[in-house]
Amino acid sequence: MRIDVVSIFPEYLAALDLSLIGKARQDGLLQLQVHDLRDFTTDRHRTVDDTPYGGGAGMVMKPEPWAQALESLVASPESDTPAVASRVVDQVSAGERVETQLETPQPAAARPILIVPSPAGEVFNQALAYELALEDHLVFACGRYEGIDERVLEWAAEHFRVRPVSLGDYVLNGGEVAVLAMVEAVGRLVPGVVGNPESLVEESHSDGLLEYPVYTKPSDWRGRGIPEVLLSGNHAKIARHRRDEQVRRTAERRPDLIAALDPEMLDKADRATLSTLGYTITPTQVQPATPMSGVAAEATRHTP
Ligand code: 6GU
Repeated sequence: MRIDVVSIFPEYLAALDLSLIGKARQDGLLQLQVHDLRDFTTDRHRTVDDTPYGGGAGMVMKPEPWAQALESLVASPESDTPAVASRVVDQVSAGERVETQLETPQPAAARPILIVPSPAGEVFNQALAYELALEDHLVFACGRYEGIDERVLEWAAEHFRVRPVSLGDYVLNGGEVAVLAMVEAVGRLVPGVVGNPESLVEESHSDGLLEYPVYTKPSDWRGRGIPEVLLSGNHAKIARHRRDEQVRRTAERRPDLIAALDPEMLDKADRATLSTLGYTITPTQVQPATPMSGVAAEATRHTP
């Protein structure tokens, strides 16, 4: 998978050299490149922002550096990827810009995905991570200040499948931290990046439930033991215990996830656990028996 990140703080993305993602880059599983937006400016001061039309606080990112940066990332004429409709490639040769017009249209489905981190985007989740992990080419456009001139996103739709994406309902100063999170969440799902693919199966959100609690040695620690069944060697019983813990913990912490479960994914024991916890299971829905109050209602509110 190819991943390009454009940012005015490329150093922010240095963490992508580390750990699993860094190793995957070294191994060639991820072709990840970080680009400095200022390299696509043409003025002496390498300006990337300006005041907003209509007034108001803060600055807005200028459209032209973004267009230049993004154009440099769509398939180049030498590659075997079909070229993009009406693309203008600016080649810098011996210090001067040479304009080349390309005419071959690229079908929408073959365009790279352009992810624009924004608190105004769709909320990132494991389902979107799985979806993005199937792509050949992801481009991340890190905005700063009050955001990028809206026309860039409109224009970019001719070359990319544009997806504004948010990490959740809170505000960051820019897209870089969000990109670190998304690249890690997506990258680890690319085949070969995680050494033991089984660890991807039994983790939070892979089946719509949170992960079960885990324990390691010593079995007695500061007066605290571990669930006896984990020492039994009975694998079926252990699997059942863990599944029950997943259901219990999810109901406690994330009732919105329980409400989103497909009842067909629940076995007899799951149903028993949930009815003990006050849920009613219809053929199509898992409903809390009593109207949601407080935390539960709040957790559900932002779920479509
Ligand atoms: Cl993706 N970007 C910014 N700037 N703030 C955020 C976010 C993204 N997700 C949550 N808050």
